[in-house]
Amino acid sequence: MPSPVTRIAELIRKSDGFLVAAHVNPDGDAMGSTVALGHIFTALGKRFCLYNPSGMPHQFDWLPLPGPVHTSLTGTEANWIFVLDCGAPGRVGPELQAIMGSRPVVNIDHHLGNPDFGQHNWVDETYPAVAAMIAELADTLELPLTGPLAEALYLGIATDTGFFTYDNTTPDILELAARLIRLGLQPGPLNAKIRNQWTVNRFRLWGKSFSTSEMHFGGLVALAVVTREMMERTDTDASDTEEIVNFLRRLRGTRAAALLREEPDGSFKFSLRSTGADNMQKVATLFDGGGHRNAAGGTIVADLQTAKNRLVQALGEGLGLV
Ligand SMILES: [Mn+2]
Repeated sequence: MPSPVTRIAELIRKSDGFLVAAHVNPDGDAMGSTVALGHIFTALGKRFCLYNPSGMPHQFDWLPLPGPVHTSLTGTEANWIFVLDCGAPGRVGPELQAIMGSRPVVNIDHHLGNPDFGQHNWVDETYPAVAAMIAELADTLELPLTGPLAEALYLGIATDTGFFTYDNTTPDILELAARLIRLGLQPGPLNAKIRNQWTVNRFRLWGKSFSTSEMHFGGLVALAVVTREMMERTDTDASDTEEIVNFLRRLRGTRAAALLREEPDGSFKFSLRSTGADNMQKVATLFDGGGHRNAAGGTIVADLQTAKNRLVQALGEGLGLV
């Protein structure tokens, strides 16, 4: 039985007309993987469309693209839908999810609990980033990991490993990064492009959010909030809240960090972070969320105080503190 990557490479060689999608509010791995796969299709002379309903976030506008990133499916066509970095089919947004039953789906992902929703599923949570899986696909297709393809791959692997600082920083991912650098990628200027993209509005939002920090269970759990009002007053959006939770994790002695972000409908999105054995995915599942052991999230439909109480209680139970 051929491996999933071999089967997907074979499918790509034999087929044409691909739609490439990843989760809404794309992070570096979602966008890096989407763009990298587009570069692969370009190199192979295939027809393809890149799609993300959130569009290309401004902080990635330096990234060389193989084609436009469509925010609507109008005018796109596809015989195959590639879904990247999505732990559940709904993560692609309602427009694409609605037509996913009518086209074969290739599901390439590294989230725990991915229900294998595609016709082809390559789901392996041992990969730190989907971009590392796309690199393996490029290797299988005998394409060199150079130029814009390498930059897109690096964007995914660097951001999903926290620039090679998280627990998922494996020898394999470091060796992949080393290979990209040996093949000509310049990590200094590229890291600067990836990281130095903040607006002063974002700084101001972070200041407001940091000032809401609460410590629970004697400092073992840290929690902060972003409200709609904060985002309106600083002229920022949801993408500016990414990573706030990672900084809460820096508080000394904290085992779990949580951020609650108010959505336009008044519900709260939560993001959880931990290190080591403390399982955030299990806590997120209590609210129908998901993710990885050390990084997970979901939604709570409640007012702020209720959402806080429920999340803190669940974290306390998850960490064995209550
Ligand atoms: Mn990812």
